[in-house]
Amino acid sequence: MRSPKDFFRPLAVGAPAPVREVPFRPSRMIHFFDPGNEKMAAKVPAIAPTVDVLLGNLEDAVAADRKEAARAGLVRTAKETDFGDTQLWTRVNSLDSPWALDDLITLVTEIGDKLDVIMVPKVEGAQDIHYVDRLLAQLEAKAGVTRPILVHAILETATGVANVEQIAGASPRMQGISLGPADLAASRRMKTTRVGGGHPGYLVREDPHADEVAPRATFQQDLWHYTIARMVDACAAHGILPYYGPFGDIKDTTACEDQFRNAFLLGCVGAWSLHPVQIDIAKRVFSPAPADVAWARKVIAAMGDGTGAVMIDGKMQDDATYKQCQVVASLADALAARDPELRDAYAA
Ligand code: 1VU
Ligand code: MG
Repeated sequence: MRSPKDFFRPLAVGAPAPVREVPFRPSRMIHFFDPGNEKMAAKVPAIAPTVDVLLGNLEDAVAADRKEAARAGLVRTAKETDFGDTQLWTRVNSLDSPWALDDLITLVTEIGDKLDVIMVPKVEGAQDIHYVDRLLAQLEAKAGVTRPILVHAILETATGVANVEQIAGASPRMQGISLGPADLAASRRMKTTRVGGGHPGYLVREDPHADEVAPRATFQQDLWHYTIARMVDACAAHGILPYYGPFGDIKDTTACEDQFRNAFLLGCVGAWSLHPVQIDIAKRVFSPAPADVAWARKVIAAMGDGTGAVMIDGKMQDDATYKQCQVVASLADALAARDPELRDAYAA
């Protein structure tokens, strides 16, 4: 472990200085595309202005014999596309694969100046982040990259969950963490076969009725609540951003919206979109409702310096509700600066 004094020193001579604070840039949806799929890659210039983050995926969902094509496709797309203020991320192959090293070397060398964040899958502990941290510093120095590329970890192994606090604080490069429910389910030996979302068998049942005949109601429970809450706490404790990951039932847009909203309410700032239909769901869910923004601003205005207690519409407000309202209002300000529709909706 580095001493606190060394934490913000570059890990290679000539590498850019690490950031002291993770910049908050709207990232309501991290839109996945396969850069080796020419049809999908051709849609990137049109999709870019409609999303906060575009992510060229090199890992799972890209077949083993298409890895080099995906990597080359991402380099080509990044060089040819003007992303405006939309962020470009990539998901590299896992560190125990034969492709990860070439992914990092090629991407930083060829398009390091365009990449905002590198998502690292199947992170198990701080050691994985330390490996990527040093390698990125060496590559940035060699390629003359002038601002540090940030790192995002996917929480998708039982060991990773056990070590989530250490992962979150492993490097000043850490930008955030996403829940990866599909790999995590396999790692935990959960008996589901889905990509995120609920399961009808995971429930609680009400007590028997007096007549012992009337049917007993059941209530489906959230399989992911514990892990998302742990991830959110670890991220908040280290000043980085938590995200829900993939929702695989593309046709079930209602359940996708529910899953995304649960994550939003628990503190996540965004989720992955795997298909164009999920982009607007994420945009809707991870942008606070105009009525909530108006309420937050009303409380902030009424609370003056943020101390004391006041009543608004029959509800007690004090220092703690003031802080909650600041979370909502500052998110609204950041989103309004990016999204003209929201600027108007929040101004109304
Ligand atoms: O109408 P067109 O034929 O011109 O285009 C199709 C399709 O190419 C396009 N499209 C996309 N465009 C951009 N980005 C995307 N992510 C994307 N997905 C589809 O939209 C048009 C309509 O498509 P569709 O409804 O016919 O859907 P497909 O059967 O073509 O594709 C569905 C899948 C799910 C295969 C596709 O959306 C996809 O590959 N998405 C990304 C999957 C991914 O990245 N998985 C890894 C992350 S999840 C994980 O790791 C844990 C499970
Ligand atoms: Mg995975």
